[in-house]
Amino acid sequence: MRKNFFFLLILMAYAVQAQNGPIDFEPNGIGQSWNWKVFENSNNPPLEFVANPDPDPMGMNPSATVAKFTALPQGAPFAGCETLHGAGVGTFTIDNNNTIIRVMVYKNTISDVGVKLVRFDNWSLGEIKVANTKINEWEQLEFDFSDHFGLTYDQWVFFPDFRNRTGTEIVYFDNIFGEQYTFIPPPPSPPTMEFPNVFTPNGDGVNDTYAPKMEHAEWAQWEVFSRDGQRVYTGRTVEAKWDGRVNGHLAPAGVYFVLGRCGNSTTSIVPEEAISLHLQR
Ligand SMILES: [Ca+2]
Ligand SMILES: [Ca+2]
Repeated sequence: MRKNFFFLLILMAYAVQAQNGPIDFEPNGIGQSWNWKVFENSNNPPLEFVANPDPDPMGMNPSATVAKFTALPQGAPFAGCETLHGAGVGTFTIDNNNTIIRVMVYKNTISDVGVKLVRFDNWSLGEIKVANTKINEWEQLEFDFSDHFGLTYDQWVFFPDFRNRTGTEIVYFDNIFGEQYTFIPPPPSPPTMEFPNVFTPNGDGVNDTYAPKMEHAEWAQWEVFSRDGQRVYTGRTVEAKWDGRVNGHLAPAGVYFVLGRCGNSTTSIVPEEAISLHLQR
């Protein structure tokens, strides 16, 4: 009796299991080889696996392959596709790891997207609907199944465009049961620093101040020296500008020398040579 009890405990432990995923639709990945059934979509064109329409390497979904659902105007609002019971996604229980079910979608219209989970005996609590907020770009939708905690399902059902349609709508989707996407900003481009070699601080509104030209710089320090080696100006920020004055008086026309450096969080640069600066009136 006791032995049987432990056997039952082990069975129950195995019954609490995760779904197969994340479903990425890649040729050597998960989902493409599954038997997807399309329903309530007129003549039910099969789900297709196609090249990603927006595989931006810095974007949300740089993957090569995605699923493509063609929602027909003659189809029902609840046209969709589903895995077979017990196959593909497998038998899984809603627990702390999957109460939020994520799906990436790429649509050219705003409309409700539905996800439904179905038990082996076709019982279900119905679909959860979330509308996309972006068009013609990837967006990760989150479906909150926390009310389903502890329930076990063996079928995943998807409604890509839950509404009455007047035309054909193409919906791409991918990365079902994926991790939450977080944007990682790309590292800044290397900074550049150029020194103009002339300026005219004569108050005519044209080229009256002097500053190096910089791009992608987050910090800068540069100095202007007179010909006899006296420092006449120090720029300590990317925005600093010299108005041609020293102690409040306009510096004499002539040649000055500028040295400087700038940088950002990944790169710093030091131009190699001092630049001759012509101060003209
Ligand atoms: Ca993919
Ligand atoms: Ca001027």
